[in-house]
Amino acid sequence: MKTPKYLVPDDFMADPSVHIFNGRLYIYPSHDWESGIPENDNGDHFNMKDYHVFSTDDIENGELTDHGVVLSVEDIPWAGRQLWDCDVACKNGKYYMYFPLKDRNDVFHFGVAVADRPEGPFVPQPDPVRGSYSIDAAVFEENGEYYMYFGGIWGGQLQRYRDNKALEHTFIPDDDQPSLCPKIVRLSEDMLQFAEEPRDVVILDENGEPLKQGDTTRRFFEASWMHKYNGKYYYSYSTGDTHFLCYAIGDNPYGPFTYQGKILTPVVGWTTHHSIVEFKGKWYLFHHDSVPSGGRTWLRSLKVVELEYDALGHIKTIQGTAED
Ligand code: FUB
Repeated sequence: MKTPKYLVPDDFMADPSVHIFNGRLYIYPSHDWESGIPENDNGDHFNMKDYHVFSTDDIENGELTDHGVVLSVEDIPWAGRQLWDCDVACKNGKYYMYFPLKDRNDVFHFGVAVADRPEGPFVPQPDPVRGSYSIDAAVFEENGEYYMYFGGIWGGQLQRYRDNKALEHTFIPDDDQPSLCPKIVRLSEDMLQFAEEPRDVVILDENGEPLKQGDTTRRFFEASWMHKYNGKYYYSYSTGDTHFLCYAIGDNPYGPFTYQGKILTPVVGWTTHHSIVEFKGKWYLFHHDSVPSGGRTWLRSLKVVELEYDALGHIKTIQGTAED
């Protein structure tokens, strides 16, 4: 599949988290809709209220099965608003969905919802994960341990925290200072809490120095993902206001990671978000853009395209849909 393909032409879906469970490919997207909330830097226009799950045995030529609504805002006891990018992990035959949601004070936390099958339905826990904040969960399993990457600035509220504590005033470093970092945390045995304090995911430049806040086409903004290729750990993310998907490579899940390059150049729409997965011997980049909605950035459409590496393990850059 060398040409990108839209996956759900009849609805607006974004932020795809993709996993292979029991040999089948499952997509866990955000569900965009026209809620009428005006666009602003706080992301209020991303006013999503439920999740669908999609699956297929054949991403190249097959149909996607839509498993329908698997979790809604009204089912979550602590809900305020805005169900943003979720992810799902499997442990001992149970499926755990990690979702960011604003509470009634408009503060993002993560909730966990549990299912017996990968396609749900997912039943939410009564309270958010203790000590959780910000957005964009991506869960990675290794040797029976589960790690969650998370964080996003601006509307994602990461700038409201330092050392995992809420600040009185938001903090974004000066341009010549190390950039705000995404976070990684190991999950508890029961998958319902953090097992440790979240730590910084440090992204280094070619000189071994942390990327600076002013390095806007390379520094982290939101949309973490982790995959492993040839024994190396590939941490990927969005640069947000400069609209690139980038990646960095490390030797273990915690990093540090060294910046490598761009995965996807900007797409139509403000946000760019992705997951990378191997299925039936090929690698794929799942992502979204706002071409079908005519550029309405809060109405995004799911896409997939094959992802390729060169002989040195570098990801070949894919061209997005935005004009230069
Ligand atoms: O979908 C809402 C937000 O937009 C996500 O959490 C971000 O990653 C961006 O895609």
